[in-house]
Amino acid sequence: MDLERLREATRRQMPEKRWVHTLGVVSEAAKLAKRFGGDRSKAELAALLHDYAKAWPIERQGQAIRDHGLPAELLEYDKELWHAHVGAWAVQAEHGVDDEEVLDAIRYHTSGRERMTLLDKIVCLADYIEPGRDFPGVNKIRKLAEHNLEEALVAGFDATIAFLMEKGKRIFPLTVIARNGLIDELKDRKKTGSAGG
Ligand code: DGI
Ligand code: FE
Ligand code: FE
Repeated sequence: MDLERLREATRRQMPEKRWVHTLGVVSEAAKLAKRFGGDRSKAELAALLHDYAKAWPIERQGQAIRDHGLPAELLEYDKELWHAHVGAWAVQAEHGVDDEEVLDAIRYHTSGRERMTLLDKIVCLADYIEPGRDFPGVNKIRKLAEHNLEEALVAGFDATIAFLMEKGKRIFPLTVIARNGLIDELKDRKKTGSAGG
């Protein structure tokens, strides 16, 4: 896989503003990987590709979900969730990206999932706190991210869930499951007294 070609192909999928966001997520993911002992090159690759399909017309995203056997229940929830699964499919189909850990981190970067891997967490959190982000509570999440990956991520999901509630929107159940899983992890870690990330 030619990384430079992949970068240019990704850049071509999106307007400049989204590309700047993408570069912010790449640099943030690299920092988090270093801080929490993750694989830096996988984190950077997943971050580069995480919003690959974000700017695709929504009809194209819906068509990809229907045509390629992606989870049909996505169609019943906010369209903002679609690009994650569509992007994972697209980078595999169009560019031969075949690292399942990287594909999962792309696939679940918006919703989160049960038992998130270290790579899932890094990409999801980097997406929340990259330098260009500005939403209520982002600085608190940045602060938490200095020391605790899971606490920061819970705060991120809290902000998203609060936003969805404010807007009267439905919540994708996997997001609630992801948040519960992270809280369980934090609780278990306290019990066993291990430091963890
Ligand atoms: O693609 P980005 O804008 O960089 O960020 P993202 O992939 O995390 O998408 C976030 C958007 O998804 C945000 O506006 C909220 C929306 N969304 C809608 N329903 C849900 C949801 N996010 C989560 N985590 N869970 C949902 O149920
Ligand atoms: Fe996204
Ligand atoms: Fe993003």
